[in-house]
Amino acid sequence: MASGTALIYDEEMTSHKLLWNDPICDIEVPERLSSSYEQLERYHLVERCVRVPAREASEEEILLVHSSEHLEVAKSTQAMNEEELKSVSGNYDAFFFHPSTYRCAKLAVGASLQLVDSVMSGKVCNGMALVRPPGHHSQRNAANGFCLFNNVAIAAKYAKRKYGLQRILIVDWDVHHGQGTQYIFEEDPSILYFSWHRYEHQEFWPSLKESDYDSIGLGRGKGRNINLPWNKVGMGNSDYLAAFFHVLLPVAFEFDPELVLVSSGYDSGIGDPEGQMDATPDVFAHLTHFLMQLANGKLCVILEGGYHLKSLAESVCMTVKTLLGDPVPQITGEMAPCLSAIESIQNVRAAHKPYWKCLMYEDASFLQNLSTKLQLLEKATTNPSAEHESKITSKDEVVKVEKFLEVHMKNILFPVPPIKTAATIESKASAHLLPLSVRGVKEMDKNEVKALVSAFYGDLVKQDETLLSLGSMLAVLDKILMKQACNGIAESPAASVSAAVALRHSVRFGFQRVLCIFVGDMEIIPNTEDGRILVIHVCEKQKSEKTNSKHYISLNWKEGAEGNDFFSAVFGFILPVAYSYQANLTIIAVGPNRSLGTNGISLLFGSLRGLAESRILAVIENTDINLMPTVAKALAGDSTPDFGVYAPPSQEKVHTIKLLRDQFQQEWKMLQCSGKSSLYLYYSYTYIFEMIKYS
Ligand code: Q9C
Ligand code: ZN
Repeated sequence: MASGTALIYDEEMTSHKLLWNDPICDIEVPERLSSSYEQLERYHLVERCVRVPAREASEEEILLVHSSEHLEVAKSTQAMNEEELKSVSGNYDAFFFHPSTYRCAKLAVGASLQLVDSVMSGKVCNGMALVRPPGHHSQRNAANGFCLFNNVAIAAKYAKRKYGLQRILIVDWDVHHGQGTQYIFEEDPSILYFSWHRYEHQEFWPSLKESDYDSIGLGRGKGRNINLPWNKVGMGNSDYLAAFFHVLLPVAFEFDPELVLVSSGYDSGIGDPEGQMDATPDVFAHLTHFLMQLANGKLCVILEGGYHLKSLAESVCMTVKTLLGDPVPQITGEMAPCLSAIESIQNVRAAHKPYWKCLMYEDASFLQNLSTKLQLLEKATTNPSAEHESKITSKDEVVKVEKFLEVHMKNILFPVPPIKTAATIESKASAHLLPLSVRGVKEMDKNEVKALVSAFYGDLVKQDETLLSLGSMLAVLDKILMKQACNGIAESPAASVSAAVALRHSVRFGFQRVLCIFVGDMEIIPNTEDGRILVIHVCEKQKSEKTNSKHYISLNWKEGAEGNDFFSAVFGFILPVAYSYQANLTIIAVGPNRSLGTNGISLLFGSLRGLAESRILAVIENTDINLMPTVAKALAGDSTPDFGVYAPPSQEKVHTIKLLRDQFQQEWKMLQCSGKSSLYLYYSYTYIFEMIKYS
């Protein structure tokens, strides 16, 4: 299977620049590229990537998307003087030509195609292209919004043609709507286009009606164009993650793309003068990590916008670091999407309901109307964006964010532990099942184990076999707790005993929040009362009498026979709860009679690697040791996962998730994605109250 990360950068693309005064275009500077690249060098990321050269795209390749008229105009600008350049530029909304623009734009397209070739040929698994000019506003017959040729759209058409692909996902996390890309693929069912963008009820550029959530695609392309408009500035990490959990990821997994392209603008990051959003660079590590779970890891990230040089550079670095398979930093701060984000998410879910099984079976919210009324009320009573407007564009603000990022990056970046996966493999039957990335550690002494365990589960450790396996598990766990290993695997004759001991031991060690996902029969249910442990128990039917509580949740799930439908539970419930909880350590245990196949289990490991700085302890019942290679591979994270065939969830499954979400969304706020919560009840009271006040 393919491994490695391609990096494409050609200094020549910094020669395209603005030659005259234009306050609209002056943020699209050559330093965007060079300073991002320099930061990659500083983090020693460049030397870890496979360098791939850029090339010029051919005319034929550009014509895959653009008209020959457009190509000819672009070509003609090479020999123009400044006055002529200025005049042609004036024909477009927010674009500037330089004599080198045509050459740079051909390199930007060519670099994108080189990236597609590197990934599709298996030379690398994924990669990033740092390009200028950007592409997603560019249309068949027009330059627009700093974009001349639509790099990503051409890359998608090229991949379809050259590799016969039938399903490509384009994720546009730039803060602007890639209306160019939308127009190009509107009727094309083979391209799923997702874009979130600053919209403010059509106030924000490009101020188009068709950027709203109700533009869902045309003809055979219906359901394949997903717009998530942000109606307020200041959207942050939780809003972006909620958008992924509740809109993009379930639909993307149901779509099951063969290749993922990212229109990777970082103007959606903190400090950007255009976006005015609040998301920190680390969130891009998470977004990248999630997309790496699709299409067998085939992911091409292509630069679009991003105008705060430091924010841009740090976000680019987080993206590349994640593509390389490094552990993902922990997101800090309160994890709860804001009301405006929830409204947008609810609206786009409702608009796409007819086209996706994972959305179809949800009942329509009777509060849809209320939501609209609330928006109107809000518009009438407040002017939320005005207060930010002057603030962030000032020089002071740019410097302030620079300083914030200087400190923030030091806080979130951590040394990668020397061992990736720890296991006690000496003299174990399963040793031959584990790949080379797994390193052996010495077991803990029996008496030491006794002393440790007697404090909380004394009566359990009478049997020698249990004691021995606990010794192994604790040795592995200690490696993780001491940050010598990133993750680890232990086998056990009684997974629930091992998990319970591991949980208590981690808490005693000083961990504040430990998440345990237990799959299969669980003999011992750990005490979760102090809130330092959160258990999600995945089993076919709930066997214990223990009722659900904030920190003990039973998720009844049996994986479908036709394929892997567990993704809908992972994104719809497990990840939102896990991100809300902000665990410092994750324990995934597999006991007897598991109701998930190997696909579901690898997805679980793969997705939870995004949490707790990727610290995961895997505990596997020893009757199930043939699961070890799957788990070890998923933990390694640098080999591409293979989750098999996806099946959309059944109505019953969707209902199960919905019930759990309704039950827990007050406690675990990342679950919120629709109006049916007391949050809305609260707002409806406020609304009525306001109405009385104004009448
Ligand atoms: N009043 C990209 O981020 N702003 N393009 C125009 C007109 C143009 C952004 C404002 C912003 C273009 C790739
Ligand atoms: Zn942008």
